[in-house]
Amino acid sequence: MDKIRFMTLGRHIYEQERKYPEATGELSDLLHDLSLAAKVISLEVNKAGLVDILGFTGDHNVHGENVKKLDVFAHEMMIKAMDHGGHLCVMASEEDEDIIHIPEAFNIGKYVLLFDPLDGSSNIDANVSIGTIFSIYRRVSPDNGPGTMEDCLQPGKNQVAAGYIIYGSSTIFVYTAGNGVHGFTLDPSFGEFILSHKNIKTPKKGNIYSINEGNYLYWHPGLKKYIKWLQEEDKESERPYSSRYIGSMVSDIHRNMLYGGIFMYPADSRSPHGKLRLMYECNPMAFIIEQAGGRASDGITRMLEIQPKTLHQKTPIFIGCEEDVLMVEKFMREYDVLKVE
Ligand code: AHM
Ligand code: MG
Repeated sequence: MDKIRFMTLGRHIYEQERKYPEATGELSDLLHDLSLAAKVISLEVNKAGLVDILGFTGDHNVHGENVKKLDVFAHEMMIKAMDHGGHLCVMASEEDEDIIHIPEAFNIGKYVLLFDPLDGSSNIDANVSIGTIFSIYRRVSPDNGPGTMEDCLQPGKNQVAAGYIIYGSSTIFVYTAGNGVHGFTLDPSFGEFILSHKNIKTPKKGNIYSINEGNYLYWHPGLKKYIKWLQEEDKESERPYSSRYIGSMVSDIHRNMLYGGIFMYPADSRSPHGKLRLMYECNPMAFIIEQAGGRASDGITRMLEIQPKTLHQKTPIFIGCEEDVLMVEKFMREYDVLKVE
């Protein structure tokens, strides 16, 4: 096994940036600010069992779902850490209905930040891994004023960087700036993210599938067929696959990316657009998985090609090893899966 050099996240970002003489260092500063937010959120998540922070706030987010205190904390922390660095023109969060304006003195930066502050939050009370997801674009509006909705509504293929932080058995920061996927584990003793997963590549084909099978009744017959096919015995194609579902997208996709597998949140007869959000969840994870050699789509269209219409739009998602996603797409075409009856 290759020995990994002792490398902090900060130094890695700096070294990546030095490969591009035209780089101004703004993206590096942005990623550095994000890592700071991640450390503070990680600390708070780790304290969740000790302080009286669990439970509902009584508020609902823009999707009408219950919001827990840690979601609110993570959302506010992200804004605090990011809104005065001078590199952003606008932000948007899964927890806020509208775009988030940057204070006037700092709002002419060239980047746009979209984030899900704490994904998988239904797992908080059970001490199960949750995560923060982020996505960075270059602004498209004139650079002498604040950012706009247009800056936020860009297709995923325009992302310049994306990443996630998992608060699990350890805290890990995974990012891509279009040059491979790199993972850094937080050393809690001295508070630094250290390179632990160099240039992550997902296998071409896996043997794990992740989907909420409780929704089986509502699936299209074609999807039912695909899942049953995964459960059949066939040595050559390593079937039956193992089923693994945490209910925390970041953790499910992270595990599958490392071990090999496919994660699915399809459309069904109750949720014709699926559950997960294109801008905060699906696009950043799709960018990362493609950089790791995998594939992501809505069953028909490559995720990163979808032109968003609204900030909080949902999409079905099939993401993971290339051959597995190709196979589910084949079942989709054959059985016209997206036409939910
Ligand atoms: P959240 O953004 O409210 O936390 O919801 C997103 C989460 C994903 O992390 C996970 O994959 C999915 O919801 C699980 O949904 P379900 O409980 O329907 O299986
Ligand atoms: Mg979420």
